Amino acid sequence: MESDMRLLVTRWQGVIAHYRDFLPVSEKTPIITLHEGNTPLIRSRWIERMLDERMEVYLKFEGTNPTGSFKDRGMTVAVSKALERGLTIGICASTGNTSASAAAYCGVAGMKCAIVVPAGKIAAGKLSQALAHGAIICAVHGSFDDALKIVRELTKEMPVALLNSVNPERIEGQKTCAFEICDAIGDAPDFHILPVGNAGNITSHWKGYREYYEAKRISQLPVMVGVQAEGASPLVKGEPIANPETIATAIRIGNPASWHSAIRARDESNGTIIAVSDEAIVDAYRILARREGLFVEPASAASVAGLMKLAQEGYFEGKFEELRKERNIDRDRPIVVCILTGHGLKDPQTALQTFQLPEPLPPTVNAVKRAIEQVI
Ligand code: AN7
Repeated sequence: MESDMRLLVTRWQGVIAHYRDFLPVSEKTPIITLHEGNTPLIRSRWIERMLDERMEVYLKFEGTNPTGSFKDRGMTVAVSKALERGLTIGICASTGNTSASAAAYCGVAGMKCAIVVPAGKIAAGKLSQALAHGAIICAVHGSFDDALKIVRELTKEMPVALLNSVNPERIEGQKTCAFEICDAIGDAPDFHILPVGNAGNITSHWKGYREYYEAKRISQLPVMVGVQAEGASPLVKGEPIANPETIATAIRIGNPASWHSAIRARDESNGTIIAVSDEAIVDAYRILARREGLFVEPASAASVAGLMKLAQEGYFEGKFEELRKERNIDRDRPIVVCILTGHGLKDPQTALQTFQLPEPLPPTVNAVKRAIEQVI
């Protein structure tokens, strides 16, 4: 019994150990891992009901990764490779999650980590992580896009490891999310929906599906659906946005680095990239927390906001009919996966503002009773 338990505890050793054959590592690579990945794929009940059971909806909750977002998948590969090359400093620009993840993994590797972030625009949870993990924090008066420009210049002048998703090793690691979805479902879903900021993740997930398809692990490729916030939707508008604005600070990005590969993922998969309003993001944020028990950060709720919007427009029916004919699918409902990229605890301030904390009460039974009776 005891040894069985030990086996259970130690079986999952992170995405490199599990998907080694698909990743650019060798025996010489020192593996820096926090046992990231293996995140839950949860069947949604309430959202399916809201959509009149017209589709099967699964939520991939990436908030259970060690630093609370999907970034850990890419960071384990990028930092391991940086260490293999003998680099001692990692650097990244970030809207928050990349910096939290980079700081943690660099710490484990014994490397220094410098993060360049837009001042005043990073959610409290993410900034506290970077601080706690000992990153050198350079907050600049500017946007994420300014920060990324600075970091790219710096990497030309200093022997540092660039840990943004413009580093292809980040993309390699992040594609394991697509692998896990296929392994869980037994094939690729019909539709794969995710939020898009700097566009690294849509690039990596599409790459993951294509590689699994080529390896004959899956029989079909999904239709990729990217979701941006209306105030930060350069890929939808078709041009960079100088002053992006949205409640979803993680995707407050005006000029995505992986622009072309995001468009390629969209077009090759016959998919779409859409924009949703901040109100729609907050609605999805509330439903996920209240009904699915999943507290995600606002950027992550964008994928469900996108699902709701497209469902309302009848997008899935038409598209799925095409797929059924093309692929001889005998299921009558599409399988949809929404990626929930980061944990709600990352951004407690937005939660407190959105859901409004009530005033404290006198310490009496009656006062508490009255407060409860008011809402039932
Ligand atoms: C929760 O941390 O860009 O399209 O610097 O934190 O691959 O950029 C974060 C992005 C979605 C968008 N959801 O992914 C950063 C950063 C969450 C995020 C995205 C981010 P990409």
